[in-house]
Amino acid sequence: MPGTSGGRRAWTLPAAAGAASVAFGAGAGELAAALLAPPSSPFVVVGSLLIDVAPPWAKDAAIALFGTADKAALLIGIGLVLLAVAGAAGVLEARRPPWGQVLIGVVALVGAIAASTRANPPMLAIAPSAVAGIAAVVALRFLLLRLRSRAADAADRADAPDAAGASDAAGAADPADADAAAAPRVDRRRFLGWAGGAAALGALAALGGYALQAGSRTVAVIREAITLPRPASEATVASGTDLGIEGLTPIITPNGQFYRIDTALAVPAVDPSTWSLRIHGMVEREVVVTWDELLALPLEESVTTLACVSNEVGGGLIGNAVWLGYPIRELLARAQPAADADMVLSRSVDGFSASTPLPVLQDERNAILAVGMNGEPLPAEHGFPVRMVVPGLYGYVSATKWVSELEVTRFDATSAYWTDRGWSERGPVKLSSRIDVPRSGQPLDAGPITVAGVAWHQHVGIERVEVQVDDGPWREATLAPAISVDTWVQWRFEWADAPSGTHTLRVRAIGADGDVQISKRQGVVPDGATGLHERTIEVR
Ligand SMILES: Nc1nc2c(c(=O)[nH]1)N[C@H]1C(S)=C(S)[C@@H](COP(=O)(O)O)O[C@H]1N2
Ligand SMILES: [Mo]
Repeated sequence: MPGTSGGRRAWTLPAAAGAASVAFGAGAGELAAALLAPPSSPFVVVGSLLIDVAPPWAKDAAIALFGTADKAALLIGIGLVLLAVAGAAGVLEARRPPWGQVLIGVVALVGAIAASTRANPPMLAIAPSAVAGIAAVVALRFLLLRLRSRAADAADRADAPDAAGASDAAGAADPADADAAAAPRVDRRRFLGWAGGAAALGALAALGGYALQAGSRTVAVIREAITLPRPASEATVASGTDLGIEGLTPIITPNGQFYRIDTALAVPAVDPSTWSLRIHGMVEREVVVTWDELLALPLEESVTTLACVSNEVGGGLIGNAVWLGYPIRELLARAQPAADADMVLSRSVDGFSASTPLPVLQDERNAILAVGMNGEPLPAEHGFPVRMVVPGLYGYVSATKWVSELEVTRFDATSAYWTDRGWSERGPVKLSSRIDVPRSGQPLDAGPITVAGVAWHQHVGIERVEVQVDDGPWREATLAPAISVDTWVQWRFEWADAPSGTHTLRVRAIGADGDVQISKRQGVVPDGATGLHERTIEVR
């Protein structure tokens, strides 16, 4: 019969199972964060949430107690609380399954909520906490099973003469009973081996995650320390270009709101001091430019709208920024492309490539090697330290981020990343327009209603925007002044007397070249969507 030590063991081993399982899960969560959603490490997001919700006196007390180690103290504190909860989950699961698993689920849910309520959460923000929770539950069930089968084995051996009956009884026994009755005979050492192994695997996974992110952490520090040179020529954005209508996308898209599209699972970490761009292929002479050399050149500011070929009609995969960079045409002039070359294949450090027609990089437009975006170094996810920006072409054939190489070549000699996957080898941006306000579902009263949005035809310009209400005539909207032909332009239309009921608003743009926006609906493959954006609204 279990004595005092057996009674203690009845909960120490399940508690150890709980702690080891949660250590295993937490490690898996950290590794998942490094791979899938770097800013969403469960520990960091829960810590950040606590910092945000902690009352000022608690913060002051923490700083008074721990000084500059207050953040380390917080993380250690979270770890200790987690360990205590984990032990409780183990005991709970052994006695009252599945409540231990439920407790772990609740902890994972706290992580997921913390991750998704951070500013600019990444798409997979909740994934690390989900992975952590699932891994911990699987490990807990596995370890408790070990505990039970050890107990059963022990019971078996003890009752050898009636082996069959004993194993039946052990198999059917309530796990709590089996645990309590057989605890003294449990092979402690073997069980602790399994538990220790699980905890060690967790630690290894966490270390792996940390190592994976070490590069990007270093680069983030380097980026913070950079002061970009003053532009040799500045861009001006006249205030009238933004109509200042609530709900209308701002004329300049803040970096944090700029869409991000790329094939990079983990954002490439490129140290500018080791970065260089090599221009080679069908050229008179190879040119290599380093970061320091690039920054020493006269850099120009330009405003260019960047659009993704995957942008659906009315979609948000488009943004407008003030870029700081150096004209690619100047660097190509140094390299002297061969007369029969017609394409530049740009490559990034992560293997992505884009095919840009050579003449587009040689004409007078602002096709640049960009180092700055809206007054700061390129954010890591937008190509730090250097990317291409080319007015008039979709990103997939021009806007290579983390760019490292320009190969001067021919369209009939080679092809780019997305061309090999069924997209067109050339991708001029299609003339298009979008309604931003009123938003769908926005409560509207009969009477005057402001309709507003953006229109773009990069490197051509917008001549006119027209709005159609239901099946009425097309009526001209008012255009804000454009920054240039390379940027989108805002438009507004005052609908003087909207009657109550359900209405459809439709928009179309006319380019400076007289082209009218194509109304025939076409999907994004292979070279960009066509069709008119329309929005159904309810007027009361
Ligand atoms: N290295 C690299 N550069 C890339 C891509 C990529 O997958 N890898 N995607 C391109 C595509 S399809 C677009 S639309 C733009 C998007 O740039 P953004 O993420 O800065 O908005 O980057 C382009 N540059
Ligand atoms: Mo794209």
